Amino acid sequence: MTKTFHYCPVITPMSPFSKTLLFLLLSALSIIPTHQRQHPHPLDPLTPAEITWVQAIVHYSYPTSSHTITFHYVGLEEPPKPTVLSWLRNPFKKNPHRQAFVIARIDQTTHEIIVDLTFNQIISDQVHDGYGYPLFTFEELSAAVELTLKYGPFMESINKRGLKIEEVACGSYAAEWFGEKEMSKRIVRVMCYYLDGTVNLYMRPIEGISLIVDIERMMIRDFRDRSTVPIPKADGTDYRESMQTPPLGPTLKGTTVVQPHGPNFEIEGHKVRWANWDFHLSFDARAGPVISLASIFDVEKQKYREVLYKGFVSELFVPYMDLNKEWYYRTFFDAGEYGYGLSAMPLEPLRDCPENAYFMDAYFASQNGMPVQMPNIFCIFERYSGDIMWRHTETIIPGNVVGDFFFFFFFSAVALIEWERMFIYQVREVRPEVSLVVRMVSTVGNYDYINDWEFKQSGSIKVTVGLTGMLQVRGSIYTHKDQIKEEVYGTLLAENTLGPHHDHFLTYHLDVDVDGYANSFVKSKMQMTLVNDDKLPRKSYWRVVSETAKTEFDARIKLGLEQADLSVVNPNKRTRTGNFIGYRLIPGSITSPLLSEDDYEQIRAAFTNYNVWVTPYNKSEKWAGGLFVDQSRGDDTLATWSLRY
Ligand SMILES: *[C@@H]1O[C@H](CO)[C@@H](O)[C@H](O)[C@H]1NC(C)=O
Ligand SMILES: [Cu+2]
Repeated sequence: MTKTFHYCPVITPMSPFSKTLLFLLLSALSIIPTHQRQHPHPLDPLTPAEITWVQAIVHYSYPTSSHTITFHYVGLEEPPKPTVLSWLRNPFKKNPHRQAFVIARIDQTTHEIIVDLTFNQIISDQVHDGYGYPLFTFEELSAAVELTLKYGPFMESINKRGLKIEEVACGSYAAEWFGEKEMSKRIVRVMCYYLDGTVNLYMRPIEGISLIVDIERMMIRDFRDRSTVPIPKADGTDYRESMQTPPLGPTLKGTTVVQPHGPNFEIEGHKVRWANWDFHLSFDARAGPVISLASIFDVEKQKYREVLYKGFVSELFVPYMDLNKEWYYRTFFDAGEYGYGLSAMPLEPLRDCPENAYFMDAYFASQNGMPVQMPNIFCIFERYSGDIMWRHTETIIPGNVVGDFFFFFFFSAVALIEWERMFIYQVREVRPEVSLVVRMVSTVGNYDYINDWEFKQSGSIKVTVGLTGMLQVRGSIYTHKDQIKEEVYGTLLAENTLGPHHDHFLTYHLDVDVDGYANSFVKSKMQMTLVNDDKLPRKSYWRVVSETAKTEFDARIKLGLEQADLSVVNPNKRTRTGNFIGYRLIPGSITSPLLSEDDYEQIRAAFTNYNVWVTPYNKSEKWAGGLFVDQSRGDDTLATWSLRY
């Protein structure tokens, strides 16, 4: 569970320097590349130098000599959308100020700070006194584990089980909220696993222990050891190829991707141009990849047309269904608690991404506010996997000898000749499916989420998430299904190993701007219609009835209940024949929560109550589960925002 990152070679400013002095110092050392200093794209993520600079400015107001301060989020404070749009229309205009949004814990209170990097000062500093706490930092998550491994009663429990403490590995997990009235301190629960002969620690949970760590004061707040169930065996759990006996199967001959003339994309800083697409790719500690300003080139009009202002993963809800004392709380919010971007791992060339991939690094701020480099966090590549984008063969054009086709069946020797003749008269047109993929893999504990944004020449954007990695399993006394006479909340997967039922809900924030800013959301229902006309040969048909959502309330959709097409249209732009110009939202497999709406985790995850929500643009409504998710109480979610009108 260790993350290896390389600290980048930036200088550590020491407060209290004068702000101007510091700025000069940084520029003099040319840490900010010249082109970026002059013209960063307004949506570029903060550079390492900017992150360092943000830290210095915050420290200037809150010197560490008299304050305890930890940085929980440092990211770009995006200019408001109208500012970005007007900047786009007039690129000669001065760039908007670079600003950073900081969430810090200062003397045990949560601050939301906006730092202006042009004015070199804090321009807004608000104390958050509502519910919920910011993202955990790696430092506090690992400090809680260290504390646990040295805690006397815990060590005793390990001894009592006949285990070796040096083979124990632990992780820290959000404690969530289950209706407590009092405001809880910032805490985590620690769960431990046993290695001893495997690296697949998730398959060897040490059950029965509950341990709560106060991460503000870094002390154990509660410890219980209830029972012991056997730890599943290590045999056969190691996933490393070298440990597989027997091997996984025949080794395949290698596959390569060859692009003798080089890639078809151009990357300039964070701008990506490929085929007919143009977009901006940024990194956010919480969201991971952020796609902005995606537009598509219209060959007829000879200009780019807007499609997507912004898209990113807004929240990820993972509730487990196991109600045991050590399990019931596992209802994680992977983006808002741990950071979908923070949990990203370097991609391995030739395995995570093909040979023709381009890799991009990212930066985040550690707990002390210093930038940390995350190498190879995104890869961008052209995908051709032998699929067809579009095709047609035409056989009924006059002059074509379709009839000869039948010879094929009756006189195959003759037919071979006829078959060839047929091709001559056919019209056949095929276009291969080549697309552009932007990939990030986020490893949140046991799971690895493969997050892809795929841009297609047909004009569509496809988002996919592949779930891989390890299951989170529970140790159990059972070795065969027939022994089980109680509710075990899952499936017995192996001896002493239960796989508890759970879900993964990924919520995407998609700010769609089709052909401009003003868009409407249209639901087109396919409606069965009865015919009451004897002169017509049919009794029924279906037709399309379209409704434009008027309020946020109207636009809440549960997919699968009715046959409907969802689209975002620009009501001010029409095609030559008068149809609205729009984009369809095509769902993949449909799922919905099976928890009661008044259950605590579901109140906090009320954004999963519907599959689609539509809200007007509001710069501060980015996170479906709210800005402060750890121990949140559901008062700042997509569900509450949608009740406003
Ligand atoms: C924007 O969102 C915030 C947070 O939900 C809310 O307080 C504010 O009223 C919203 N603004 C508008 C104009 O709806
Ligand atoms: Cu899962």
